[in-house]
Amino acid sequence: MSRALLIVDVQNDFTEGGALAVAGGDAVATAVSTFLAAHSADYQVIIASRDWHDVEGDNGGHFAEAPDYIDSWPVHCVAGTEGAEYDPLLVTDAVTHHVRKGQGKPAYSMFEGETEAGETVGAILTAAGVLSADVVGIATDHCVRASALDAISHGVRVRILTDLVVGVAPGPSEAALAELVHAGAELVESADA
Ligand code: VGL
Repeated sequence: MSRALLIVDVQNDFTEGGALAVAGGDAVATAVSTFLAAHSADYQVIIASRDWHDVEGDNGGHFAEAPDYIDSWPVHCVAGTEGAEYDPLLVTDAVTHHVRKGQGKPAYSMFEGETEAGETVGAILTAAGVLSADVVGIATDHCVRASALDAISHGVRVRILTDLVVGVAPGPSEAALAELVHAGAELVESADA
């Protein structure tokens, strides 16, 4: 059975010291690297996404000077900047596809992005015959949620590796995990994956 690992937005701006730092982001970056060192061979496809916003404009209202931290955010992950790079604690050697999303618009789901060659996540999963996907990364209540929901909509079995995700806010992150379970996802710890 072909299995994919989806690594959502483990980028400098979403980890400690970043423009939109999520507490625990560095720990997730390290834990994902440890997981990959042991398990990358279990996956036929490993897709990592990066939020990759335009420097000009507000990216469709995604950036705001007075952000509400729900639909608008401080400037983050501007294309080509250090903040948009993967956190160096994430070892990306095993990544088979790199996807960028959010050029000029909000794009919470990695399914809205594409590789440099123009492939979408959906097309990559279909081409590889992927039947199940494990989702890790940042942030549980935003981009992990949206990416996992789209993976379910694409028709693959989804597991969230709960110790390898971290959210912006505790309440909304709990709610996102519940929503994902209702949508058909399974919650498992990486040690049991
Ligand atoms: C994200 C807020 C704004 C995320 C991206 O990666 O979850 N959150 N943009």
